[in-house]
Amino acid sequence: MMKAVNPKPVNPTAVNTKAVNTTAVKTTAVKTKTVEMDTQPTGRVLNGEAARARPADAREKAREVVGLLAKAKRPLVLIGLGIDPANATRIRRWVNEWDVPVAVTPKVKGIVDETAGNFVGVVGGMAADGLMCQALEAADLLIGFGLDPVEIDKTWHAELPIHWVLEAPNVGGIVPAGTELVDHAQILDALLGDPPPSACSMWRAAFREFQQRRGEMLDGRSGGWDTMWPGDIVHALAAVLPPDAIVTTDVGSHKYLFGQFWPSRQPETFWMSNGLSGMAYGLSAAIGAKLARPDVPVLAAVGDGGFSMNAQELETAERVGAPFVTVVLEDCSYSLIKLAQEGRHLDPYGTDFRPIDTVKMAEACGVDGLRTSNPDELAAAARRAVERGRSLVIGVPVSYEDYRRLF
Ligand SMILES: Cc1ncc(C[n+]2csc(CCOP(=O)(O)OP(=O)(O)O)c2C)c(N)n1
Ligand SMILES: [Mg+2]
Repeated sequence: MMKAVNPKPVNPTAVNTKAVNTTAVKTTAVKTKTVEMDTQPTGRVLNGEAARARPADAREKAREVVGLLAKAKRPLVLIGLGIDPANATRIRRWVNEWDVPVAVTPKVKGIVDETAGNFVGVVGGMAADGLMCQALEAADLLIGFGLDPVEIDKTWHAELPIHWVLEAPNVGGIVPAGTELVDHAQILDALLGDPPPSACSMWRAAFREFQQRRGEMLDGRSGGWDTMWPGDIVHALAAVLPPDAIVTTDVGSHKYLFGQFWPSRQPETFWMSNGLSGMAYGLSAAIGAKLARPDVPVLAAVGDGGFSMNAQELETAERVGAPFVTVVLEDCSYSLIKLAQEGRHLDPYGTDFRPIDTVKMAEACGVDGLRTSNPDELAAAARRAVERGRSLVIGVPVSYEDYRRLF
């Protein structure tokens, strides 16, 4: 007998307004073109009808998924913010035990271990997005597990055939046409009760090239003078922060960098605002993260533009007892906007500013600061601050031009 599944509300902490990406830097292919996100994707069922979406029997749905996977040579599971973090253990067990290649959207970074061998990358508009779109097109089966287009600044989610496994309507009440809602815990339990299809030993190899190219993108040398290669910032900090550390980002090029390349290892450890929403989220989010989880280290990775908007909140952090490490990527510009202007062959307009002394701004709020372009010094300083449970602001000079090689 069919078991009724009540459409659950989407995780309220994850609900966001649609990304309005008018500044995308990337060049795009037909299936991956950037859209103004208030354009309604095709083939969607809107509110009201979503509420009437037929609930699926989890076992039946699991059999369907197994049947598709059994025939697939290059399956890719795409996890989005429509998954409840309470199901992290189940989904981790499933993708690991079956060795299914997996990609995530930025807001669920950490739902699976991004250092695992089956992790392909972050889809939805971060750095290396062209490469990620190629990986999507190379797949012969895409399973959208809680995937929600609200995070995606392109059109592939409407153009590529995706097998949707949703337990609740997407943000905005959207359910892709013909999709039944299914309880994620139940379907994952049903899947875990089955042995993996025999073809699973081949799956990972199908994405090795993309994984390798993604990894190589992060290795490089800065083209600027006395600036740190952005990839080295990620490498240095990832080496010293524990897996449960919470990372927040602001909005700008640095967010694309961390959104793609920060190796999140545990659920709910990566906090970013959606799309290109308000700058200056990173510091405030870090204060909130530290107050909510005083037991774990917190890192705010922000740009010099955003930092200058609300650096005074460092005083708040000190006052309320919320110490965290801030790394400020100093490129003396609103670099993402500058790159977007260049991408449209416009002369830079209003995007450069003079160096702002990050260290003095930190000190003015009673927080220690230092500036370095040496990755070892960056790592050692971050480790020391975490060990001491003290706030620290580290300014790292970067060259905005380096981002071109990452986007
Ligand atoms: C309050 C606000 N103003 C403007 C924007 C548009 N915007 C998006 S990214 C960005 C540049 C951010 O500069 P910075 O913080 O230095 O980061 P970078 O891109 O240089 O890494 C701007 C101006 C925004 N998102 N929010
Ligand atoms: Mg900047």
